[in-house]
Order: sequence, then structure tokens, then C-alpha cells
Amino acid sequence: MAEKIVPIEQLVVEAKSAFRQQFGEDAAVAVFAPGRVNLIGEHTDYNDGFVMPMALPLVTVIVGKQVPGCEATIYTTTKFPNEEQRTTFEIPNKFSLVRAINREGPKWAMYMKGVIANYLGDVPSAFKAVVHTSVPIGGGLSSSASLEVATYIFLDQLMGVQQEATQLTKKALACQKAEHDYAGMPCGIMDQFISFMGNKDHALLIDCRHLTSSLIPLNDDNVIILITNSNVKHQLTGSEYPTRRKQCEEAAMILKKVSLRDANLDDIKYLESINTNAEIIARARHVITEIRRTAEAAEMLKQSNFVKFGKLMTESHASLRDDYQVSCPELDSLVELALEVEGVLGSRMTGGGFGGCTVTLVYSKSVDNVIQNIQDKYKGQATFYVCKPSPGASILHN
Ligand code: GAF
Repeated sequence: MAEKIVPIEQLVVEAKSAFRQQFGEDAAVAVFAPGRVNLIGEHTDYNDGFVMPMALPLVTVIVGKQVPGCEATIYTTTKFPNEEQRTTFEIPNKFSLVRAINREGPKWAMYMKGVIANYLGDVPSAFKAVVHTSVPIGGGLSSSASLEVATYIFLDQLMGVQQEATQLTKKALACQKAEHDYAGMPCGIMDQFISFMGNKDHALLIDCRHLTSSLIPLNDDNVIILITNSNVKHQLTGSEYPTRRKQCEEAAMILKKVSLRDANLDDIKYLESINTNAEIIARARHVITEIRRTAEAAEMLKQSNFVKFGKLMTESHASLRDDYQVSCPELDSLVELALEVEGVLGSRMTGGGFGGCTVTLVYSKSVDNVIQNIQDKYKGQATFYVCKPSPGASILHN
């Protein structure tokens, strides 16, 4: 059985009740920001390429209020091993020359500190907040970006800033910088972008070079997006992600291109002819073919050609496994088990890799068979989410 997705309204009620328990008063504002699943276009965002995620009904909610003083006190309802659930830190005021915040305390709060430090306006001098999320932590569904984006619009709401569509790209970039500076993760722009700009019933094709995007309808009742969490997270992502980024930059440098977005398969032949390191060639080949696959997948989705779309997803997985080498035995097994079932159109790992989730496109009538097949044969404990494309970050009015 797929997991029950907790409605946002219920998460807000729970968050407000936790706020009352923690602080003995009522929260004044509530916001949410979604996690995402990337349908195709993996490890292409930091190569100026295309990605095609959709926002999820799995969200991070923040409730809270502005208070006198100069400190932020935040409580998370999530229990992280060996980390405090409640933390207090000083917020630099608007006259401070540098808006740096101490990096002591729990890791989960770093994402929020990063956003406060990179917020584009004045930050409130003090606030209290509760964070409550339904995005699985470390599951490759962007729990961190949803926390950053929720923090951003929470600050907006405290400061009375209106949500204007024209400002969202700048805000997404500020959240990306927060993750670079405070979490030490040199991520691309995809996760923050989709968390701000996701749309109900639509996937979003993002051009990560021009930071433009187009919505593509994805609301056919005959097909389902099934997310399967492997529930493993190998400790490699932290070190391997920056290595992949560097390898891509190196390939682009050898080719004298600004980025691999400008390269094509003839460039792979050139790299081979000058005996470039085989790993660098393989990384470049993944990125070049994945950017092409993503553009093609967008066209297929526009035509509701789910058969071809699914095929491109499966090809994407093979490329991530063999050329980019960011998959792992658990993800490969989940993809293989899904593809065994009749009615499955395509399946691939999603997100950074080395654990987390797969995404499978399947005819609605076959989804139960996929879940059953995986439950019968997967060596670990998988969890399942059936998700429709959902709205981006927003304020919740009482
Ligand atoms: C992680 C990063 F945060 C994204 O920017 C992206 O690079 C993704 O891995 C891989 O496609 O989620």
C-alpha cells in the first residue's frame, strides 16, 4: 500500500499545536513549501541544462510569529539522531555590516540560518517558529530545499512582503546560496526553483542556463507517478556530488565550452581522440545525453506520449548508473523490479543518488502490481507515494 499523504491543513493544525506547546501562545502566520520529484534531467542543472521536476504534496510547514528581542527560537517536530529539536540563535540586525549567523547547533537549523543570512530584505529582529514536515528526510525529495523555501516565505510573511511571481527566481537563488554557504552542499538551482514555482497538475521544464521555465500539463488519470523510497542513504552523496560537478567543469574546460550544455556527441569523440580520462568522458556523455533526453521528454509529455516518455526515463537511469555512477544496488533493484511489471512505462532513480527514491511512470491499473512486486522481492523495506503534481510554496491564511 502507498503511504497516506497528510493534507497540508492537518500539518498546519499539528504545527500550530506544537507551537502552543513549545511557546505557550498562538502562532500568527503559517506557510508551506513542497518537496519535489525530478521526472527527468538529473545532474544537468549545474551544467546549464534542462530539468523536469514536479512539486509534491509532501511539504514543509512553518508556523510562527515575530517577537521582541534579537533571537530566533525554532523547534522542529522531526527527531534527528543526536540533534536538539529546539535551538535559539542571535539574528544580526539591519545595521550589522555582515549578516552572518553562528554555525553552532543542530544541522537542520543550518538551512534556515543560511536563508536568514541570504534573505534579500531586512530580516525581522526576532521570531519564534515551529517546523513540521511530511517530506521524508534524506529521501532525495528535497526536504532541505523545501525547508529553505518555507523559511524564505515565512520571513516574507513576517515582514509583510507580497509574493510576486517576478521575484521568485531571485528568491530561489538566495535559497540555493543558503545551501552552498551554510550546508556546504554545492547544489544546482532545480530544487529551490521548483519548490517556489511548482504548479498543480503540471510538470515544470526548467532551463537552468536562462532560469526560465514552462509548465507542461501532467494530469492524465490513466497514468500515475509512483515514488518508491529505498529507505537507504549511503554516505557518499556529500563527497561525490562536488566531485561530479568538478568533473563536468573539467570536461567543459577541455572542450573550451562555457558548460556541457554547449557540448554534443561529437565532443565525446574528440575527448576520446585525445585520450581524456575515461571517467571524465563518461560523466560528460551522461550530461550531454541527459540534456537531450530531457528536451525530448518535454516534447513527448506535451503530446501525451507516455510510452516514449517512460522509455526516456529508463534510459536516464541506465546513464546515471553506468556513466554518471550515482546509483546504488538498492535503486537499481527498485528500477528493475518496477520494470518487470506489465503496465510500467519507465522507471529511474531521482535526485542526487546513492540512495533515496526512484520515480516510476505506470498505467493506473498496474500500480498495485508494481507495489506488490517490490514488496515481495526488494531486499529492504520500501515505502511508496502516489503523487500528483502539486502547488509551489505559499502562505496559508487562517
Ligand atoms: C540534488 C541537487 F540539490 C540538485 O541541484 C540536482 O543537482 C540534483 O541533486 C541532481 O539532479 O538534488
